[in-house]
Amino acid sequence: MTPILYCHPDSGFSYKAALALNLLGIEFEQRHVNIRIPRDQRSQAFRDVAVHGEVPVLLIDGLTLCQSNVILDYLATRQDAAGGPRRLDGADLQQRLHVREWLSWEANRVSLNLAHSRYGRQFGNYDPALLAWYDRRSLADLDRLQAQLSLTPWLAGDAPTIADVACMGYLCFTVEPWAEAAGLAMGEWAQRWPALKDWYDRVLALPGARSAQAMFAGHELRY
Ligand SMILES: N[C@@H](CCC(=O)N[C@@H](CS)C(=O)NCC(=O)O)C(=O)O
Repeated sequence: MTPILYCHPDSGFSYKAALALNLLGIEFEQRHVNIRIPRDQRSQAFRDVAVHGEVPVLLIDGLTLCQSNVILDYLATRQDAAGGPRRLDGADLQQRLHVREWLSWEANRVSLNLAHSRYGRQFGNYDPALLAWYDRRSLADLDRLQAQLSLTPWLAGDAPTIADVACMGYLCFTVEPWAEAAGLAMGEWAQRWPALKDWYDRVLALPGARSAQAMFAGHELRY
């Protein structure tokens, strides 16, 4: 059965799952959920599988997977079960654990800070002090990514992993509009965080990779 991804075109969490599927060459069906309406008005099919009420949800291999980083973790390990080599995962135990350190870091940093810096400006009505707090944390996150990517080409070493996919989730949506809104001139982010910019371009140049905008184009919100 073709895997089904319940997702939304504005959701960096959805993009993480879709990007990993693309990089692994796994065909899937996108079902776009209208997350701007109350949860109890979304389709019954979505509500039956979305135990936390959120996108993304991935139906694959007879499993129902919620939470973007759990989806990434499963996708990185499923080749093991089929007897093949892991892709998008560390080569050994230590590296695999580094990959999961990055997933935990990302969940509490990029997915929180950049996501709210963007959401607070685009859709929300955030207190300016709160927005400034998210902006400061976002700047620190980009510094952290820049520091790591000055040492290694990918976040967890020499090869791309789900750590890179996770961090790309909100970066792909936000970094340019956010940097501009936060007072950096357009394009300045590339000068301020050059290793990060090179990595960003490398992620999008991976076979199968698509930008968030290209990934989700042309679907109706039907679920
Ligand atoms: N921790 C979750 C976050 C998912 C999330 O916040 N999804 C948002 C869209 S970006 C959502 O579904 N919002 C609609 C709602 O909460 O009703 C993950 O990693 O998947």
